[in-house]
Amino acid sequence: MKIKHADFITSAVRKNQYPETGHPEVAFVGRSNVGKSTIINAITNRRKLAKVSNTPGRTRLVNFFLINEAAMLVDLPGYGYAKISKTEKAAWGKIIEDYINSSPHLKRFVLLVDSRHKPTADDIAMMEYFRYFEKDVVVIGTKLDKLKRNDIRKSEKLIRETLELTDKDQLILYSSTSRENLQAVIDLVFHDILPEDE
Ligand SMILES: Nc1nc2c(ncn2[C@@H]2O[C@H](COP(=O)(O)OP(=O)(O)OP(=O)(O)O)[C@@H](O)[C@H]2O)c(=O)[nH]1
Ligand SMILES: [Mg+2]
Repeated sequence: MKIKHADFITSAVRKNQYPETGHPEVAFVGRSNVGKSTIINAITNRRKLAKVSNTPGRTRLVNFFLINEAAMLVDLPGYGYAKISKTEKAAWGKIIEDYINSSPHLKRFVLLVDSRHKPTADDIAMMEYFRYFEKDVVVIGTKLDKLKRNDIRKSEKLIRETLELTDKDQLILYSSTSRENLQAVIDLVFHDILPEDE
């Protein structure tokens, strides 16, 4: 599977602003700073398509990117960012929730967790939501380059246990920095969404 084209389409906060392309959508969710925007740049092989920052809370809108003129990648604001007011947090949560609950073309979620840490209470809540509503989800452990080789198995086990993943639930540890497992991520996420390469 190859991602040949990528274009930024639009940013939205409300449902009536979501683009109506009819293409299947894949949404990237996870806590702030986990690497959602960065993985979108890696997948599309474009360094500055999605905005990345060291400051958590960089993405504040729902951003839509069209790939291969056939599917939409959706970059969501991250959750769990502590340094914002309650009011702002609620508004933010609503932006994420509205999109998750209302986009008719949403085919798959990619839940990103930091492979160096135990998934947070928010990550667990997110996974429980997906399970309850029988959503299609793949889990990616990010920042694999920061993990010692010896700790990879342990990290996988901790993520699987904490999120209560079953054998059927897919998990890949991955790095946007080294690009380790990038192709595996692309194949897993898009195999049944994008047409095979001709
Ligand atoms: N070492 C390493 N750093 C990464 C990796 N992926 C992302 N980062 C860094 O993590 C920071 C946050 O990345 P973003 O992609 O902006 O995170 P985000 O999930 O979009 O964050 P919000 O927009 O706040 O929700 C940036 O400094 C990235 O360079 C990775 O695989 N390895
Ligand atoms: Mg972001």
